Amino acid sequence: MRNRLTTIGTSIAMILLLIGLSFTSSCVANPSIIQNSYLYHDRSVQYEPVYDLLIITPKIFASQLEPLVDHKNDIGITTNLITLDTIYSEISGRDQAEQVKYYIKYAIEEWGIKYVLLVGGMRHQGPGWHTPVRYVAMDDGWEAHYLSDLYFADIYDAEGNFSTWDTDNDSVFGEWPYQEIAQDQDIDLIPDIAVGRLPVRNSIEVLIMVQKIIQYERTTFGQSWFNDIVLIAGDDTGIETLIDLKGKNINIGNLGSGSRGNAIDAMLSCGIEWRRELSAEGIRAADSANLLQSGRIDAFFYTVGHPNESIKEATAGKRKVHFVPLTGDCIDQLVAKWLYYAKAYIPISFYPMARNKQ
Ligand SMILES: [Ca+2]
Ligand SMILES: [Ca+2]
Ligand SMILES: [Ca+2]
Repeated sequence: MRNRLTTIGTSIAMILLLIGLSFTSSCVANPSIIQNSYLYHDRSVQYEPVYDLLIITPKIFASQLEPLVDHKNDIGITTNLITLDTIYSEISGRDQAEQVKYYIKYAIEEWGIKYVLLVGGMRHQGPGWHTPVRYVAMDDGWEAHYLSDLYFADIYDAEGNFSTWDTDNDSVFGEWPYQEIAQDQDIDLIPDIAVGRLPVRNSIEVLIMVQKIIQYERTTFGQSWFNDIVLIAGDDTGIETLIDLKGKNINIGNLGSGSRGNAIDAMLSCGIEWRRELSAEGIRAADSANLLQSGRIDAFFYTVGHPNESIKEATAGKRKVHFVPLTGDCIDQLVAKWLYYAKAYIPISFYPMARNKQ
């Protein structure tokens, strides 16, 4: 799920928004969407952050979650675990799901939380859910209602008011009958916080998921097989930095690909008007080796795990090539702006034929 933008030397990486919530279910808020939220544009809101992450769980899973809380605190994500019975006793609402939502609002405003982890799916035995869910009554003619954890992330409407998703107060939420106008209005659908859910049915599943998350964050993340973006250029092109791409013929990857998206992010962050200032090819990144070797392109971007065969091929041909470091203030800004990019290094030993020595 994590995807990294990288270069030998330095680079950037894409990290799943919900740090370590690798089992997020229906709602993973996209950071670019969160930037449109009420919270984001209301710069007058200044919190003294007390917690980064709020974990909401039924009491029966609390002890299995303790190692996760400790781990998160260890790695610098301050975490608070709250059980549902506490929420139900402290906060009112029209039903339990709304109590949870009001608690999330409280935690945003009092503690400055950035992430919420809901723990609990359907009960293993017996009806219902361990942790509340919200069914949304948006009828598209096929399905009359469906589950949406976006309900727990879209805390505020566009005016900054608590968004009930039930403005006509009939306890039917997100109500939009088929071929009619919506009965519940003013739902901006823009998440104000990142929410994930571990849809666990029992304690054993909690244990397994907690172990997996900790292992992933302690040992797996950052290994070289993660996707890192690289920029590879012919030695004869004079391309030594991102800025040198101007006026050159660059394969940025096919439409809709991750490589292309990452390449465009990097170029835009560094002030390169790629549509105007260079000649961009839209060919699959994996097919770039031949294009580079035959001289049809000067350089290409590729987001992929390493070592990678087509990058080996691109670096091992007659035309001598090198990795262009994705570094500089503009890349630092990109990494600072988006949670899902991080810097990474690729061992040059993967590609001994490239010009780079480190
Ligand atoms: Ca309603
Ligand atoms: Ca109604
Ligand atoms: Ca919202």
